[in-house]
Amino acid sequence: MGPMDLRQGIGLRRLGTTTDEFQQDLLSSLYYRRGTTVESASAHDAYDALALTVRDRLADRRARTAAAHYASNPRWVYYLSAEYLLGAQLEQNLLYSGTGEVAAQAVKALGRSLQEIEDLDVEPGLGNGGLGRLAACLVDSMATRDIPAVGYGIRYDFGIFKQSLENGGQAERPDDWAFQGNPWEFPAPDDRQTVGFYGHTEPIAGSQTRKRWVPGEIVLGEPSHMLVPGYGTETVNIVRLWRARGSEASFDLSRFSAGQYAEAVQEAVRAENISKVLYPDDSTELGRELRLKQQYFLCSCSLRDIIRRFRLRNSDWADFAAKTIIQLNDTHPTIAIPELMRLLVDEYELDWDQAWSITRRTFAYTCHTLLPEALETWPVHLFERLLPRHLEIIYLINLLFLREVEARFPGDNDRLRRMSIIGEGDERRVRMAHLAVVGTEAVNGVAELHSKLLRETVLQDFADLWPAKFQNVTNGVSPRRFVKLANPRLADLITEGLGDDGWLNDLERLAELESLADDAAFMERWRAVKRANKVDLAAGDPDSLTDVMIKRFHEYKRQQLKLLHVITMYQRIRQNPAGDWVPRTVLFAGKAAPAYHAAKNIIRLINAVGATIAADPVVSPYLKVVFAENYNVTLAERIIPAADLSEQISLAGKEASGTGNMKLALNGALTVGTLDGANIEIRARVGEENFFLFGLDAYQAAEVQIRGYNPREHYEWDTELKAALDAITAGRFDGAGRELVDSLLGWDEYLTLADYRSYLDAQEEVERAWRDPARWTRMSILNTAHSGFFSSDRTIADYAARIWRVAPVTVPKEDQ
Ligand code: 9GP
Repeated sequence: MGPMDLRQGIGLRRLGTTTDEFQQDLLSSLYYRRGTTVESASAHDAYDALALTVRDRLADRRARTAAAHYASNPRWVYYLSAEYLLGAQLEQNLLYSGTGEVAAQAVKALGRSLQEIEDLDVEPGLGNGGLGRLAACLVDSMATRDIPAVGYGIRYDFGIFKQSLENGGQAERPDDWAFQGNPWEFPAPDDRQTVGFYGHTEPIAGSQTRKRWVPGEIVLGEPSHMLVPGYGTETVNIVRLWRARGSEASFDLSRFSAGQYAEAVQEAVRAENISKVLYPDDSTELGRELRLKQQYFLCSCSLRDIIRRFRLRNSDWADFAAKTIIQLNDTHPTIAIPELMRLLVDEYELDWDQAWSITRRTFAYTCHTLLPEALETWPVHLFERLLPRHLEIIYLINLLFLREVEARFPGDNDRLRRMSIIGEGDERRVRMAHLAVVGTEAVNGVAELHSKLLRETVLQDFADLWPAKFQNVTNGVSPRRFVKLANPRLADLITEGLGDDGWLNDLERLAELESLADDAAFMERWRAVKRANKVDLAAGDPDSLTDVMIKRFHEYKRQQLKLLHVITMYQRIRQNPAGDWVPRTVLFAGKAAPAYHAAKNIIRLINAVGATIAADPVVSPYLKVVFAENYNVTLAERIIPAADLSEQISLAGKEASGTGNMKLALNGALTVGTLDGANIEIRARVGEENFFLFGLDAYQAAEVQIRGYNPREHYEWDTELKAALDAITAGRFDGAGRELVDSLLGWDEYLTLADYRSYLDAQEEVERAWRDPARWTRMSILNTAHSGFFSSDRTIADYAARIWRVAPVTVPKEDQ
């Protein structure tokens, strides 16, 4: 039976495309699947009924996709990621299923507007920041590019915490995102997996390399999946998420009967804790163990599922790597490498060399950081206890690897020590990034500078050994979510300007806007779009310069530098109230890791400065500071279209890429930024004259630090900087920020003070440009016009061609 016959083959009717047909299905979803009537349906019933009706349209495409993929038995891409920030699902799926308009009409039968229903959509916050959102953009683009792919992750019960402000500081609450259920999800209990932990290993008679692992704890992994439709194509891929469950034996009925209720369920609770929260606090031994457990749980379940899928169509292990490429999204899933070795050697009885050859050709690794703390290492003793067999395998991988290094660089013991997968410090630790490089076919950074710095610094020895292994794939973002859905006004204007909406999956076509950058009528409309978006956001005066810094809070990203600029502006305006000031609304949004006190102090200071300014009648007409709570994908989609100025001011050499910078430039915000991460590539494309550059570059920054940096020198000579810091110390902002000043004057790890003056100069250039609306608008149009490269569709095309070597599989339309 061909894929197009799937539904007809079992006598199912075709789902209709008219409003009437859609409405019939909607009412039927409400009645039969929600078990309620129009009269008694709650708003949430309406949401669920609509979601199910839309999902049905995608399920149809999904069935054809699965059949087409099965028939062509391609090389499959498996994306392993601890994080996915998928964003709200309803609006996206309406767009990708082409049902937005009929749905808007059909929901009237429920007595509600589409907007009202969309407002109930809760995004699954299964990620932390850029890394998780990147994963979501990449799975979108894999489907859009017809790449057969599955994204694997964890279905955390609680996503990234909900942030609110309490007394000006960050407060955290749990995010029970699926509290009211998740209609987008398909449970797949038949594909459940069994995962072991702890225990011991036993030799197997007659084998040198095989071992029997007898785990001390068994946990079940229950999968469910969400549909990932491509845009403008038939493909619908999936993201499969694992949830941990205790086995039947984990519930102790006899203890329960004896009234020992807590003891009776303790084993099940321990199992379920594995998928309870995203990134459990790892400041305790137990927290660290739980994180490693999560990582192994994700990898073990996913690999068994991958093998199951492979064996549906193939029987020869020699074909495994040709049919499978597993992309490791950062170091979190690196434990998949020894796990695949264990499965192949211990369970499927392949010999070590064949298993290693398969493993190395199956994996590729993306590194997303240069910060040492994000390159994970785990204490050997933790591995020994939790994953004893894996440690043995890692030791053997390391032994054979170090032999290879020794053969290439005889007698270079220092190199062996540096490159070893086991770090020999006070505490012996497993270096996951080293394991990830050794066990994969390709390693890539996420922007040109980042990939270069990886080769020159953190992974230099590995790049010496295997230069061809190291590549760059610059990140990208989905233009569907971040222009079409987030900024419909701009999307409509672009479509009008270009004559059609083909740019939505061919983003380089935005370059055609260049010819409109001096067209007075078009410029006027461009400005009107931005203004209307600012009115919607309602963060401040829509005619003020909307200056946004939206990203996780981290000292390397330097929110504190932006804040010093704000304080200086405040002081300047106070000193000269009659000056010709450019009104600004400075908007911050982002979360700080709950245990990261320095970052939380910066949030507190931002709010204290904001309150001081708001209470000052002299300054407040010109300057407003807004802190938007609970930054997530949904909020980003509201802020980005309204931004005039994008703050990308990390210390050069610290931000691997950034993707917020791309989203903002794509939406016509101008960037003030350092030569860091993808800023460099944005500037090269949009043009130096359309980008506000400042600060040290990565090499200068490294040199300053090597020479011995003294932040106090800047404080002493720069009177405005001194005044800003002194105001904080003097308690001008409700006493907040003194610890920040101590750290800035004491060591200033991220060279904030060194870049302060250059940053202020760049901000003056920003204001000069802003005072000339025609100049600003032209720059804004050119930013959008030359951001086409930053589509995640291009990123996926790069991965597919250079790293995965996979070809698209076309899913036939139903009536072909
Ligand atoms: O910090 C990087 C960010 O620069 C990058 O854009 C993103 C996606 O590649 O990954 C972030 N890295 C992490 O969150 C942890 O390595």
